[in-house]
Amino acid sequence: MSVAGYAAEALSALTPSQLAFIQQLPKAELHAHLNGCIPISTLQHLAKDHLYSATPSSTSQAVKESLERLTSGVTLNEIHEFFSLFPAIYELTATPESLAVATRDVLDLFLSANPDRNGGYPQASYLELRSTPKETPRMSRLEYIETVCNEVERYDREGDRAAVIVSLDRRMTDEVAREVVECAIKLKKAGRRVVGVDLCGDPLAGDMDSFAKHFQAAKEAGLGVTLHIAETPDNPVPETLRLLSFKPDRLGHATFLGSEEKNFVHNSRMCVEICLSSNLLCKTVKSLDEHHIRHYLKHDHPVVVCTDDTLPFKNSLVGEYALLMAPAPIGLGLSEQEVERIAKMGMDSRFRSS
Ligand code: 6MZ
Repeated sequence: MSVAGYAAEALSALTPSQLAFIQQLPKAELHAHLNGCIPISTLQHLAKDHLYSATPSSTSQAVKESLERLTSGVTLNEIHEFFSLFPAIYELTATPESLAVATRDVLDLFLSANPDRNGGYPQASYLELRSTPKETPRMSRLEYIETVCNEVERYDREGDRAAVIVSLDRRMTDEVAREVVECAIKLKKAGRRVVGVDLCGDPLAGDMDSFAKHFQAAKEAGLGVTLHIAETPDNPVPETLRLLSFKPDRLGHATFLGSEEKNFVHNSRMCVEICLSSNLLCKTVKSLDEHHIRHYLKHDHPVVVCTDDTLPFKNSLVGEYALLMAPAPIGLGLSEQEVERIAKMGMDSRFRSS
């Protein structure tokens, strides 16, 4: 399979009426990383525009090479290679101006009902966009989140189509994690559009014990909590159990849960964020046949189908739904009724359901 071929292949395997069914279905995108979803044309524009560059000299060769890699399509041998894509992108979103442009274009990608795209329907009816606040020469972490919030609130004035999740990276120091959660709480208290916090980043990095108090503080402030969990076979069981003890509302991936962890997840009804193309392309799941979504569907457990990072994975939310519906082995071969039920579970799992 060529890179990002899964969603594209599934789309082309649908009948016109199946495609129309998916396009008009109300769908929630609850697991999309801002810097992983910037359209390549936006990055190319930002790379050209030195006005936006916080450190113009360093944007040159490394960024160029990284953009070329992303444009031609990344092939990953394993998930750990994935994280090296981001430093070059971060060079380009290091100022409030460039971050605002990137955020706007990502909102547009998911929410615009452009008549030339996706049959005139938006990819998603509702978006929770997540991002990890970075401190740069031009922005504090608080200013980073404010910039993203400003764009989300400007794009969705009614307040019922988009919200922000603030991500903590597993590599963050205790001090930075505390600062980030404090920023998220401060903005929520100020009535800004921050609805939750996330834990993401290289799945084997960091000491999860140190994060407990920060997620506890976020929960007490009324923020939703979602955690990337058991994304690789090397994630140790005690760590997974520790993360589950934070009592998250949703789980990202949850690919390698053992029976004890699965029981806990089933009993607490935590929604599992499923990213089919991402798992296949990062090679954490061999095939759709072996994908853990089957387990959750069989047990009638809440899931939401999401894209993760549309830039490297070259997918779309409609493409991920096509993977549910296309006949096996290209897709899961689910019926309209089953796909509609999955879409509804996603809408019901929003941190903000207005
Ligand atoms: C874990 C991931 C991820 O936050 O800078 N990220 N973390 N697993 C994944 N699955 C493949 N995909 C993306 O967006 C990019 C950052 O999101 C996290 C990584 O930390 C990445 O650097 P933001 O907007």
